[in-house]
Amino acid sequence: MSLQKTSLAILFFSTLLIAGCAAKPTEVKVTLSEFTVVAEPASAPANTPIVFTIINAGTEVHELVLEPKDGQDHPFEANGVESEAEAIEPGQTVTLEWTLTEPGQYQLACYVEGHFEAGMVTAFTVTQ
Ligand SMILES: [Cu+2]
Repeated sequence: MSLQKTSLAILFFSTLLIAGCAAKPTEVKVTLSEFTVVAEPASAPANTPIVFTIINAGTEVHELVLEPKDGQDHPFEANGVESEAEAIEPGQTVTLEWTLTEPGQYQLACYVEGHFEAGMVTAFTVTQ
């Protein structure tokens, strides 16, 4: 195969790969309880929709805020919607879909009074 044909083949398969990734959301399961936040997996690629399935496995009302690391209750906002799910009742499961465009360190936290301080925060990494 000539160098030119090889380059074209690589370009073709790279385009397929990118198109395939963009279409498929990343599913993250988040479990809330007293007083932990567990995310599985705890990372997702940038520029791909992330669907957080949030389960309140505890006995108190919780919430979930997606924000930059050390954000202190500063969810993202896009088109009038914030990257948070509020007032999740015990036993309730809700979903939050969000796309993060910047690779880096984020966190998932609960800011019901006293919960963050009690340990309801976990790291979330966005990769290239
Ligand atoms: Cu909480």
